[in-house]
Amino acid sequence: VIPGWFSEISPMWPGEAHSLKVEKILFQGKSDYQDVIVFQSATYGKVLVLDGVIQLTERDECAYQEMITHLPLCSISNPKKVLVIGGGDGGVLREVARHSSVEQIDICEIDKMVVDVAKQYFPNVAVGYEDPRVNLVIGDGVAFLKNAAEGTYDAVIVDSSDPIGPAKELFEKPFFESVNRALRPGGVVCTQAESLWLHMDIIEDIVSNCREIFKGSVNYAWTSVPTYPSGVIGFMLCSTEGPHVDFKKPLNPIDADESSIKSHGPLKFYNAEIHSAAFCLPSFAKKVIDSK
Ligand code: AAT
Repeated sequence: VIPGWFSEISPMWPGEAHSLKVEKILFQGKSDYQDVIVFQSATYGKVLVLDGVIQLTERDECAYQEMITHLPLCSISNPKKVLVIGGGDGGVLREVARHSSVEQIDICEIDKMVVDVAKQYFPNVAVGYEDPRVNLVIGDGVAFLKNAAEGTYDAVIVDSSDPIGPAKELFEKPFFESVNRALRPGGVVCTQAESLWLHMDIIEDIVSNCREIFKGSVNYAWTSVPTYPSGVIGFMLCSTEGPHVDFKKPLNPIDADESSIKSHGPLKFYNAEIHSAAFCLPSFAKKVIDSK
């Protein structure tokens, strides 16, 4: 450990640790679920850390929040009801709110401290809460989905932390079964699905569970986020039985929507080309994912 630097050490990426130079620690707390830290970094703006793992930095959060949101929402026309699991910082809400067709945005985040800290230290992320379509529930996403009415949502976005800690069950089969149940026919889900470089074993399990459960399309996409372990992160995109969804060909182009740009500002990362490109996989991963 280098004095004055934060190093992201975890058994989920043994033998490596990305480090950021710390200018100042702004917040340190312990919630019922996890340790919460906010610090000012030298070159990535403010950083939110949960249980020693970076959740977002001001500099590169756009890549993750825009991709996890617009990959699913731009793959269907006129999404109306959207559910976000996790994502307590509000960044995904900010991106969902760009879609003028959306009428209802439910969010279930387990940890109120994440919401409060985001509102205090990350106003450009927590701005997502200002949208009147947002309904916040503080609770476990697993329980929330178990109780959700059948066939309710057009899209579910699972902005979850890693499977060590409170998000463990969000990577397991029963959870995907309740997501499938809560979606309308031809509805879509996008879940945080870890790194191709570090977690092929986790990805293999997610893919084979999803192929069993979701009777529409099942695809893995990925993007570059410099402050996430190995610098990349992936998403599992699935659709339920019903109208066909071709995730690789976006049909709801938010990046070209003038009224959304006017009200919410331009997108920093997502565009239609990067949407399609996100599904191109390196050969080693393609082999494993296609064989599941
Ligand atoms: N948008 C920032 C990126 C995240 S945040 C993940 C959120 O999921 C956290 O706020 C955490 O409190 C919440 N969470 C964890 N478990 C649950 C649960 N069971 N129900 C509801 N919310 C939950 C993800 C960063 C990925 C990091 C990659 N290394």
